[in-house]
Amino acid sequence: MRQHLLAIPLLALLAAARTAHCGDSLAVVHDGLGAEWGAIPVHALEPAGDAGANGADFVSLKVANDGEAMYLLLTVAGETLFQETTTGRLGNDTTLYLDGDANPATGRSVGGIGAELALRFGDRAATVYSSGGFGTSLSVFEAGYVGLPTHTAETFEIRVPYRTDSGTLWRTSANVDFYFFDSLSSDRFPNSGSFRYAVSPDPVAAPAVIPIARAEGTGMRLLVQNILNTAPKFDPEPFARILNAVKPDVVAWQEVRENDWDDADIHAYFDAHYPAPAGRVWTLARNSDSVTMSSWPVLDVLPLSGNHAVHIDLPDDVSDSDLVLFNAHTPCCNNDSGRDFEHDQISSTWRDLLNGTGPFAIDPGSTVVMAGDFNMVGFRRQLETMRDGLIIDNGTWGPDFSPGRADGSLAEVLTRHTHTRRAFTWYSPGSAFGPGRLDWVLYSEDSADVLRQFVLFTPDMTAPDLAAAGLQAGDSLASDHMPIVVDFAFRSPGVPLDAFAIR
Ligand SMILES: [Ca+2]
Ligand SMILES: [Ca+2]
Ligand SMILES: [Ca+2]
Ligand SMILES: [Ca+2]
Repeated sequence: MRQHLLAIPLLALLAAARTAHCGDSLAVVHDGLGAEWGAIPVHALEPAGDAGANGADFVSLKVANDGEAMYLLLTVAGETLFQETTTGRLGNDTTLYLDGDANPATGRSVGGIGAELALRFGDRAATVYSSGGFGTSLSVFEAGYVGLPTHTAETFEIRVPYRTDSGTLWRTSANVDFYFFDSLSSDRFPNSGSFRYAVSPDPVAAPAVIPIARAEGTGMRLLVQNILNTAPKFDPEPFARILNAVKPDVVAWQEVRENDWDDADIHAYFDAHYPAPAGRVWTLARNSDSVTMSSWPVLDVLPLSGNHAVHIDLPDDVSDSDLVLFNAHTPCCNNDSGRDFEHDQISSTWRDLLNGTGPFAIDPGSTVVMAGDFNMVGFRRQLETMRDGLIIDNGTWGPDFSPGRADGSLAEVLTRHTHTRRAFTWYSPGSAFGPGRLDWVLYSEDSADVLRQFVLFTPDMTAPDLAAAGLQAGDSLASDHMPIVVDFAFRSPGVPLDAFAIR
């Protein structure tokens, strides 16, 4: 970071000798959130309103880098969907042109720069250009760039690796010249010329590895995963290795097709590959393609469209209350009305349970967890109805409420991978979509603490860590959704964690 550089006179002298000011190395956790960007200066600002009604209206930009990638924290005016062009879904048709040798005579001559790479956000595509300007088209996956969040937002954290996943090193100089243009809005950023970023050579320390072992004091370990069209039935071993490496008390699976795998099949799979912890038995709860396996007794199961709520009787040495788990696999892709409906249904069900008017009775101090494949590739209101109690269709589903009781909103489990600062939960190299964060875990933080959390992405684990866990490098790729693991400790609402004896 710049402050660090200034503290070292020799490096300060070297920095002064450069033609452009040095950029900022930053340990970016690529999760679509800008929390770690506070000390990074704003690279550029421009007014809102110099744009048409549709598409992106750029307003501000920060830039940082590590040894592998440039990161852009791009803010637009108004809710925008990063990876769609459809105007009815608040899409954009932005192209980011990048001149990776800061030489207008090489690459594609466009807008005063010579671009080696063009990234098209809404189109989910890219082009790399030879020094003579010859273009080769790439999919978003081949290009390797990722913009998060995958739902509508006004600020996007965009990771642009120096080498595309198809192998082209497009950045070959310290300086990178670039600009944005959205053909839907006709907004250009900057309005003329280009930005220059001087990539910082300062190294960024590798992230601390998150241990796979259960955190001390954990009351319940939860595993959440969409298992890709009943994949364990056809490819049992990777999922068995994951279960045994992670050792969850409760498993929330989605995309378990009922006609492929009935209850007896699932019980047989668990008995063969991952028997319940000593002294316990698996209880299965399901509706449609959502399946919960609980090693503690189940009090109630409530079907909710393609999802379900399961009321789990936590033992006294884990909690002095119980758990209501909403296991969700809400509608995919551009089915926003279907997602609105099911998210409202889940949220209002929790409101009614809290109010004592729900379909079954709960202890008022129960912890709620809403977890699963929320397919968050549309409007952010679909996250807000679950997290914040902001019901989308109040006429059908009733008033807004505080899902976290006195705390207001539910808390988000902020997942990242065990071995990197990546946070995507969905990864499908053959797809037209880049990696995304589609899966969520929300919980009531007045009654539960998260002691450990991670997304298991085995391709980025080290060989010794894979071996120690009994995992293989390809195990996470047995599904397009990665396993999410969360260690919870429970307490009475409003009582601090250390006031509740952890046994
Ligand atoms: Ca971040
Ligand atoms: Ca603008
Ligand atoms: Ca160039
Ligand atoms: Ca502009």
